[in-house]
Amino acid sequence: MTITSARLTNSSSTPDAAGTAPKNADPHIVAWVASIASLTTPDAVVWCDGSLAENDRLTRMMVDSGTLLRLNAEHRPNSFLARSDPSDVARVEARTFICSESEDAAGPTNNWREPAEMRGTLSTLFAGSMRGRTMYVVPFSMGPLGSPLAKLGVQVTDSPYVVVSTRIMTRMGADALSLIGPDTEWVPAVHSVGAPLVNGAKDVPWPCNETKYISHFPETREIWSYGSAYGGNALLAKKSFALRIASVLARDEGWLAEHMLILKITNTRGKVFHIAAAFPSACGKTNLAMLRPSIPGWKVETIGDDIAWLRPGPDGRLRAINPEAGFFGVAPGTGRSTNATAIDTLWGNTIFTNVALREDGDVWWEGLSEKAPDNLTDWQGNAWSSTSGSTAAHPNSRFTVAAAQCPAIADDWQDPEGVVIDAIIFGGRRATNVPLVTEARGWEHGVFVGATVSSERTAAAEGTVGELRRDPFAMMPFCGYNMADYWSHWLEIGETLGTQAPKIFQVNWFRKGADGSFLWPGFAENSRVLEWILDRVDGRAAALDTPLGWKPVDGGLNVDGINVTHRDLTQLFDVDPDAWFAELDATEQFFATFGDRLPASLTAQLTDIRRRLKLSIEN
Ligand code: TSX
Ligand code: MN
Repeated sequence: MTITSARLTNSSSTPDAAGTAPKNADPHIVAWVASIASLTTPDAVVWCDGSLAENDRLTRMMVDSGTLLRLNAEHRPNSFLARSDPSDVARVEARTFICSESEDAAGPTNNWREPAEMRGTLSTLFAGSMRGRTMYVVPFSMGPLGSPLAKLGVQVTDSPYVVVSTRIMTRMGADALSLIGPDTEWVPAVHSVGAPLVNGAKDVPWPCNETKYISHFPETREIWSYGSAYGGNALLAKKSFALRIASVLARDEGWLAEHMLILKITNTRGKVFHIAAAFPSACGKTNLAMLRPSIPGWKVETIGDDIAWLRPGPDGRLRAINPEAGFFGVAPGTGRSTNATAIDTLWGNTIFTNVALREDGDVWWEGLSEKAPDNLTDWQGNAWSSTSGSTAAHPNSRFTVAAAQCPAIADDWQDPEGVVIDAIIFGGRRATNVPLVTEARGWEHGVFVGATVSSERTAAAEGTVGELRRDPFAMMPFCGYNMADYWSHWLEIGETLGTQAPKIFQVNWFRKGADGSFLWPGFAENSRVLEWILDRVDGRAAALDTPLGWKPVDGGLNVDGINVTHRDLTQLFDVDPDAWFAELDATEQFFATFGDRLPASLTAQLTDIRRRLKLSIEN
């Protein structure tokens, strides 16, 4: 169903947004809510306070309407299963727009639309789009309430699923609203599933619209999302605010909004470190964020699994917060052997979306156990068996759970000042070329490493298998402005940090041998790589110069007690000059797509690495 009616309903027939507002609500917010209500004409406006009572009211209502299914409380207390419309199962990058005044400001990696044109499109779509529904007003803080690194936002939405999800993923409700005064900066986000209930039409469990727009206005710091209730399309605090809009705020204010996990690590000597790490999708970022290390005496604790906001602190060192309050993780592949901590986090108080249902009222997904239980119901609500020829859980099925419920959450995860970052890591999924670990020669080389992050395509549906999918800084779908300008901004932050800048490392858990098997065991054993990284930070590990940066000396990486041979290690760190000359040519072509906005320092890095490769052949 596509809404084409452009007629604005008379505002006198819309509910009184101001009358229902909390007494302390800032008048700007009240006026904005009233204007959105008069555009979208909901039946009611509800200001959310974030309380447990409100949450229980909403979940009970959604159970009654069929949007949520209550799981068996003996197995999964206070937990629910949502089944989305089969057409609304993932973020839609093709329908995600950056509406900056100039196309160049959005850059070649974003879908750009002229702001005025997009406003016209949206005002048509949103006109009357909430008829027959309730519009919820959802104030939230990204980052600990009142933290100098936090930012405030208000989302209006006609999806109660989005309300209860945002309550888990952010600090949502009355406390956030109280922090907004007349001079407080806040980001407005408008969301409608685009499915008005007219003429007494009966609702469906997962209303949405085949027409979708996830639109960002970087200059006015606004978000407008239409047609989807799924994940990043609808939970606008996450990718839309905390990455796309925040990256623009960060550029203008001298900080960084990044697609990074944050870890706290205590080594055997009792020394505490914090690291931030960026990985593209399908690299096991949440698994690393909840790592159980194999090194005796080591402790790894979680601060965040997806987004980091980083800012030079008063002492000149880089500090980071996790702006989120929950995990919205991919379920399939999450099991006791890959991520026991996640499994221990999901015991209850969790919203599952598009996973399979067991006959005992618990949930299941591929990878939760080796063998599928009997009598499963698949993510679409149909009887499923291993001979069905499809997966029981959707490959992009999710859990939504509070970070506070993670048994490995670090004690400083809500430190309002942020944690000092000791190292930055860039990862990728590369069967060839990229070594297990290298240390960048300096900040500028590190920015080159970030700009060249990539993964090989793993599914035929994504294109030619093996072909490189570039995902600079893992920010390709999330940077709210020109990616080349973003690289320049990273270079400027490096100048600000100067000698206090954290070291930058590149890792690759996914290199394969000639026989096609993984050379590195990964998972818990990745702690050995982190150990080398932190020993480098601490000035305790020796390193050898390579054309790609510093690598561990022979015997420098601890592989005691694991099945990694000297031959495997040689292959894990092998640098094939011919393959690298070809890779750098491809990188040069990629860089050329940014024209004259490409920072000269990245071209200089290309030249420098080519020079080092030539030298390595001559010697
Ligand atoms: O998450 C992964 N990590 C990071 C863990 C902290 N995965 C899963 C990726 C898909 C989301 C990995 N897969 C990792 C890894 O380090 N490494 C691999 C590749 C791999 C897979 C299986 C084995 C070894 C490597 N070995 C056996 O299955 C016995
Ligand atoms: Mn992510």
